[in-house]
Amino acid sequence: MTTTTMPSSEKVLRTAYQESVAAYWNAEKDPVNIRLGEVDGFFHHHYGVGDYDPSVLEGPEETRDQRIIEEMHRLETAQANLLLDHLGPVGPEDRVMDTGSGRGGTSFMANQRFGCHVDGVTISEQQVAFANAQAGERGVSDRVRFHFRNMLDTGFETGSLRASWNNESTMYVDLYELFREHARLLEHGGRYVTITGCYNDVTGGRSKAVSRIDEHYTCNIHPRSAYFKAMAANDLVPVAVVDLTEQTIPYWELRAKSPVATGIEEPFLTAYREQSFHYLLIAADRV
Ligand code: GPP
Ligand code: MG
Repeated sequence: MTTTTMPSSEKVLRTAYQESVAAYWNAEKDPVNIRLGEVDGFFHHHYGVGDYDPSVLEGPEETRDQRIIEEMHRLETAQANLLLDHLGPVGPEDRVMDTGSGRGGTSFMANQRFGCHVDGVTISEQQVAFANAQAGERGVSDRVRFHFRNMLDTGFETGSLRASWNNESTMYVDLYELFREHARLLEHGGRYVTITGCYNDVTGGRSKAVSRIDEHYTCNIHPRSAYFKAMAANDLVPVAVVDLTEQTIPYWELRAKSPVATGIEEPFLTAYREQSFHYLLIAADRV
């Protein structure tokens, strides 16, 4: 089966905006991601869920920073496991895709859990190189591969995927274009999952706190409603919607007290507490 044909447009980065997003991620070496990844070799680019153990903030000072980092990493890994829990049955012969794959954390976890083939796509060549080197070190290069591709035009074969996901990467793209590509890639009955931050249509437009998050990451957070409209327009029928807002607040509280805080913690906490923003999981079937 051919799964590595070039995208229909040879140019991966099509706009000045996409070039600026790629430049951000090519340069990114933030301790909040590197030090957490070094805990066990799974490097995540997403946030965490679940309660933290408050004892990590106490006890011997010499080990406190590392204990906080390990606890944050545990919550981020729990987030990725929650996403994988919603992929439905995936077998070793199935193919799945991680669009916006970062340094590969969720992709390696999927391969470890299901034994399946995983293709990750990202517009950051640094992330592709990092994640492929990791695949080599793990001895899974024959099953887990990362590609310098645009998630809106991946070039992979139509109907070739059992499942696909975006783990906190939808806020960089137009949702109609994104879901059109996922719907093209998925087989009939295939499963799409996203975990995302979205703003609340009920409280109104983009709040100041949400705007600060957009500014920090050079992204464009969508309203909650946009997800369902764009899925409905692309044969993706939601089967589960989980509001994870309450479950992610402890992660941000711990992160605010951690040695690797980046300054974006208060806008997240404000946005979640004032309910102008939700942390949502959406799982949908391709029909
Ligand atoms: C975090 O990645 C995710 C994004 C940049 C997308 C924005 C997400 C929203 C829910 C709005 P990261 O792990 O690289 O971020 P950080 O460096 O802050 O930990
Ligand atoms: Mg991070």
